[in-house]
Amino acid sequence: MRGIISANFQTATLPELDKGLPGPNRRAIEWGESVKISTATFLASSPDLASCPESALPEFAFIGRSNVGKSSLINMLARRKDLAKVSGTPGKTRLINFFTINGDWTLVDLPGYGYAKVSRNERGDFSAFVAAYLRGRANLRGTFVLIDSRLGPQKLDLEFVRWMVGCGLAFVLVFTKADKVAGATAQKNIAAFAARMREISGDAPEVLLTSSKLGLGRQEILATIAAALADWS
Ligand SMILES: Nc1nc2c(ncn2[C@@H]2O[C@H](COP(=O)(O)OP(=O)(O)O)[C@@H](O)[C@H]2O)c(=O)[nH]1
Ligand SMILES: [Mg+2]
Repeated sequence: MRGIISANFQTATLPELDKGLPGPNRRAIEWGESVKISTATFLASSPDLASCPESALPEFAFIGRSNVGKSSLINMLARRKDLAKVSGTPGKTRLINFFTINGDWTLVDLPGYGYAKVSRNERGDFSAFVAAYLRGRANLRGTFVLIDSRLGPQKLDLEFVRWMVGCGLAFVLVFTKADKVAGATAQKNIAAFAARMREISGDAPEVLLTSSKLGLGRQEILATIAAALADWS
């Protein structure tokens, strides 16, 4: 999946961000405006790959550590408060949740990885379950790996992206909770993660900065999805 490299890592609201954007980001926003989400409906919750709904619709998945903001991001994209369940208790979402957008494509809220209070055995099951989905879902057209912008590179996230790269699975890195961190700190954390990514894959990752609270990054994610939909239609 082709994504958009975001050069503006400052914490800003979308209108502010829109002013000072370099060319590629401005294009991303223009494309994004052509992808409107008019309907978003819950489709299914699945405990394993075998029970995932059979669907030929293009699918876009969100993955990351528990509490990183996957469900909040899906709600922000859909502009719906309670489409995906946002939990104050990390590790609660143990199912793959599917949401149909415009009757035409699907957003997927994957279970979080690496929640410390989940037993080792259970965590292994989650990983296997998520791994089976990411490797085996035929209609998966894009994966967004969410990383907390407040933190420097974390072992669990690096292990996960290393696994993705090893499997040959493409993804866009989405840094979350930009409203909770100084712009310079987010920028430093993103640069540090990007440097580790270059070691892992030999390539610069596609990176977006988001805040579900502010709506930051919404158009860029929708533009990334639009580009993937255009590629495959
Ligand atoms: N301030 C702020 N809080 C967020 C943001 N995204 C998520 N959160 C909060 O982080 C917690 C975990 O979010 P959730 O979406 O359930 O994470 P998930 O476990 O990855 O699905 C919740 O308390 C959210 O309200 C954000 O962009 N800004
Ligand atoms: Mg969740």
